[in-house]
Amino acid sequence: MKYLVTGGAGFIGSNLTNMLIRHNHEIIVIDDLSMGKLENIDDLTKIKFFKGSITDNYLMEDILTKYQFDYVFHLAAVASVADSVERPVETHEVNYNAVLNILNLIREHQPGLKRFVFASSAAVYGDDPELPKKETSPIKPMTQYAIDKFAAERTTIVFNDLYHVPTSSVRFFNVYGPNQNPESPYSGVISILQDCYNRILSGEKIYFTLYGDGSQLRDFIYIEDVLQALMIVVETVDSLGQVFNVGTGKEADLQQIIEEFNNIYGFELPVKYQDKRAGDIHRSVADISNLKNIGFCPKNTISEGLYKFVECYKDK
Ligand code: NAD
Ligand code: UD2
Repeated sequence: MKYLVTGGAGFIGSNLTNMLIRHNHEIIVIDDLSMGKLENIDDLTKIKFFKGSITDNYLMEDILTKYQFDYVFHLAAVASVADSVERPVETHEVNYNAVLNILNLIREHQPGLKRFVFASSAAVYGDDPELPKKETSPIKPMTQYAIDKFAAERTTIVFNDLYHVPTSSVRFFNVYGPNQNPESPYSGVISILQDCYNRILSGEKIYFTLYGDGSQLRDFIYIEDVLQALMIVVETVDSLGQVFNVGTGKEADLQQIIEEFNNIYGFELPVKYQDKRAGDIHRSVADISNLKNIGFCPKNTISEGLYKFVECYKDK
């Protein structure tokens, strides 16, 4: 099978690419390396890598006319909400305009495509109090990031319905696992936490900044379970033209995450409390009934996922 993975050097993209490499698929990755790293990819000799931007229409046309793909996973994006708040115009170029252009190129040049999967986000729900979030829950985007994710999702579905481009969208909740760049201030809290523990272990005198009181709840999903969800979505006919929450359906608060990490590492993390971040959502958890109906079953509890995550770091 031939796969195109946009954003394939990033966190979720590299884990997906590495899994596809292990299954001996033909893989083409495009990434501008703004957040991703080539080191995230296990074996560069097994893929074809294009360093460039998905906003480069000539490059995208070149790739989408030269190769015929079975599957396209569209993961490239300005992936941080806070970054999108700083750069709304650039975010829109990458997170919406490029998606429309790619879908249009696919419509013209990829007659044999089996599925295009768009990576959307739980951010589309905003802070609406309805919990757990169902795919039909109110949409209340609070940032350009969320607006573009929702708009691109709708465009993805419209291309399925109007032009018969086979598409699906997934709304990721809080994904964690190896290859998430902890150096960015916008990185996911679990990778920031793990980085803190490792730096303390190597002698640095640092502390973790906890915004709020640690009671904020999230649906944290381990990357392995996300990969399971992605493969089920692309292989199921019933998922055509649909949007799916990708989470575990379970929530954990930050105090619990820190306690789990303290147990794994065997020491207590120094924590400095600061005011909660502006716009921070208190609770976010997914209703995953729709994903379960097509065969999804998350395998990792938060304790198992965190343990595996720490073990992966030791192996690197
Ligand atoms: P990431 O930043 O690690 O990966 C995104 C990749 O896209 C990076 O490698 C980056 O270099 C690349 N990229 C950015 N702009 C590009 C451009 N113009 N052209 C080509 N490549 C570009 O983020 P991630 O966590 O792996 O997220 C993957 C996708 O999932 C994104 O679309 C993100 O919005 C979405 N998502 C992630 C989460 C999460 O918890 N990680 C939650 C919700 C949604
Ligand atoms: C996540 C996604 C975002 C979007 C959103 C959907 C990441 C990085 N962000 O935002 O893209 O999809 O979900 O709702 O995956 N925190 C600290 N200290 C830190 C960092 C974070 O206390 O150093 C707190 C933060 O204030 C928040 C919680 O940890 O209350 C989770 O933060 P996050 O940035 O990992 O994820 P979130 O849910 O804000």
